[in-house]
Amino acid sequence: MNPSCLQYALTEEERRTFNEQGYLIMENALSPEQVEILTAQVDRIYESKIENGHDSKTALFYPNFIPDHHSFLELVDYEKILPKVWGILGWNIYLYHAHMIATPPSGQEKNDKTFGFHQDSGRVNIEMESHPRPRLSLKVAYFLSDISEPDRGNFWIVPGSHLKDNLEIPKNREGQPEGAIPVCVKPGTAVFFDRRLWHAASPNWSDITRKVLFYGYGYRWIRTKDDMTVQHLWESSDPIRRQMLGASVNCNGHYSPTDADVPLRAWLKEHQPEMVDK
Ligand SMILES: O=C(O)CCC(=O)C(=O)O
Repeated sequence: MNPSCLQYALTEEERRTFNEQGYLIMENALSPEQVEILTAQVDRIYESKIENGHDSKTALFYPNFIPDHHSFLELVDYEKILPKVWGILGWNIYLYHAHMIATPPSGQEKNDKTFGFHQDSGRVNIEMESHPRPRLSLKVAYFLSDISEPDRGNFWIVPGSHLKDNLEIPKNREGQPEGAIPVCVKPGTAVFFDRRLWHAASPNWSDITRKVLFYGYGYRWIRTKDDMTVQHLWESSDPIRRQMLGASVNCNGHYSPTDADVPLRAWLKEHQPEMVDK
């Protein structure tokens, strides 16, 4: 990791926004060239899924895409993004989950049904006894297509809802919860969101296929949420990327890490010592 990445370190204002609102928007996180390269790969995968029987009118949810192309791998420790992720979660982190979503035009009439609002992490929200629920992880969503207008299969969120354990759903499931908004952003924008932020996918009523890459970072003692078959990439990766890809000396190292388990900690001791607690 080049120390020049610290120009993208989380600012106090960004921390406040994330803590209070549960999300953070970074425009131009990806250059137009990066968007083009990543989009070409998403298109290639999407087309191959359709050739293999995926219904071209429904959204494609495709996890474990990191091994599919080096441009996906390079975002795992992307210099503009990772410093903000560790600024929020600290150094004992890795990429526990990644998925791409392509949402084609639905071809359906617009309706007012409530979208599928949820917090991430499934049973964690039921089995973990605390209020508010613990943060544990966040996702970074890289938007590749233009969703600067609503009705384009936008990602919907309820700002500031991350400390609520329940979300009031409108009667008869008509309309969206109070305070819910579509995230309207240009290609190349990254949106960081707390796993507890109530959020939803929405139907695409436009004629533009929506394309997004989601990178989920969490503590190293959390299990992967998809197959994450990235172990073959460890050897050719630098130490911090290897940590992000889940490498560890042994299982105990997920709980009580040594320096060999968490190269990011040693790096921070040298370059951003205020990020290292004990
Ligand atoms: O596709 C979307 O906009 C929502 C994705 C989502 O719900 C998730 O990543 O948990």
